[in-house]
Amino acid sequence: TLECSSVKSSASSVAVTKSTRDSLTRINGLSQVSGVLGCQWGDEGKGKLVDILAQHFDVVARCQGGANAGHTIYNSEGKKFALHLVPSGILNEETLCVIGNGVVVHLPGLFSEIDSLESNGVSCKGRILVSDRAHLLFDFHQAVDGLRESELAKSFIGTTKRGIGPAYSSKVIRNGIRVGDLRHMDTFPQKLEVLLMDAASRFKDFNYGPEMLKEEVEKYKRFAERLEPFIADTVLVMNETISQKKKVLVEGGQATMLDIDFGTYPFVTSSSPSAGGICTGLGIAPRVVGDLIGVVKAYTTRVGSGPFPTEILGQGGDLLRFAGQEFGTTTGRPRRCGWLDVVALKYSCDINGFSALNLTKLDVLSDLPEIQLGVAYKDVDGTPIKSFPGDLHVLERLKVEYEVLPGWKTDISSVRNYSDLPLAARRYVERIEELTGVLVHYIGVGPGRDALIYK
Ligand code: 2SA
Ligand code: GDP
Ligand code: MG
Repeated sequence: TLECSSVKSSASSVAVTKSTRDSLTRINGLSQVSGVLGCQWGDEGKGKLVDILAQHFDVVARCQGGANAGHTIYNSEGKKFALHLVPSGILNEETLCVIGNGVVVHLPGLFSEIDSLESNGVSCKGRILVSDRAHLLFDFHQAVDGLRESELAKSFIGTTKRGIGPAYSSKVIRNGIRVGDLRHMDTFPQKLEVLLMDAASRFKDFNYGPEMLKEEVEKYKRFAERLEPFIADTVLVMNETISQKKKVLVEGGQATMLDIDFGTYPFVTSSSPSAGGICTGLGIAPRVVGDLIGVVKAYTTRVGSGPFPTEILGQGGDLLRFAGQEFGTTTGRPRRCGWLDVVALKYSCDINGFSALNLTKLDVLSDLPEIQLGVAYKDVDGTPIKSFPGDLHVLERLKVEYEVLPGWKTDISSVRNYSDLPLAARRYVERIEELTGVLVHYIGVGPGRDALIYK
């Protein structure tokens, strides 16, 4: 095992109660390189856990996605921050934040996020590195995202319209422009024109003229200057950090069920939010990646179109949406709500090999007289379906079998010790552990930094 040189243990001066002992084990016990990934369709509360753990890690790195992500975190004074490209380690002054090669970077968005953090007293100077290998996401990618969605009409994906699919398309078709290309502004205009020409030839509603190209080039000349101090060979930085035995936390965006390979294709994002994305998106070896924590909401939400077997339509869904304040952090869209889907969760556990789970938003279920858990799928003819199916047709018509558990009907938002949770809440947690075979080590009972039970 790798030894860590910089485990910060500020809690050592605190009287060692059971809950501080549990928190020390759950934080300091994590491997040198650990990750926090979403188990469902996103918005499980990954940002909150990353922000809490960041105090004990030297580097927090994003490996995939872009400004489609919306990670909401609160500082110790309860001030709210919604992050999109900047990793959720930024509120912890000693943490270095890395935007890895697998991320697609919209520079206007990144700079406005940095400006907003700075104006709220969060210093970003020297604390953010952007990979020279990361691909740039331009405004035209966002326009194309919107045009593609309109073209799909009723079968639209429900993207965030942040240009994610089009930017990854440019990357994969091999005419993308990378952050490092900003160091060669002489060839930049010609590369950008190829991209714009491509878009214009594909979409009749997309036009550009020489003026637009010129303006965009001028804008990017200014961006190139401003970005220079942030640009780094992050593959080298990550590997040096690891060999110096410093601690690295990887922050996933979106989630496994939105993965380009494992999600409900085509209703997915265009990156790999599951475990594999860590190595390809940062340039670190699978061997060095240790603990992966799967973040799972105590119920399920999904924003955008696509299959959602345990969705609760109508009033029941509205109740959860308002109780959990389920509205997109990036777009403000209402999130679809439903029961926890254990079939999808087990599939996610298989793909990622989680060492533990963080069950979040358990407090949101407190008013319910009973809670359902989707535990199995059956095809229309009654045949059991063994695992989360890849076939959209099967997904759309399958029937979910539920287990009904009693609710606890008590406010749990100020509980900090697992043993102080009502029996019914503990039974719910333990049933999830039994069904998945993965232990729940962290339980969220509110949005704030302190609202976490270490189990
Ligand atoms: P895209 O924009 O191409 O990645 O969209 C493709 C699908 O991926 C979903 N997606 C997300 N789902 C949940 N949360 C995300 N981030 C924001 C948030 C979303 C928001 O934190 O709330 O504000 O609407 C996110 N990003 C992408 C998307 O809904 C599509 O289903
Ligand atoms: P992420 O994309 O996974 O980081 O999640 P988001 O930030 O998009 O959405 C999660 C929302 O739930 C945010 O508004 C969080 O502040 C909030 N949240 C996180 N954990 C908890 C929790 O345990 N209880 C409650 N009530 N809210 C939480
Ligand atoms: Mg989110």
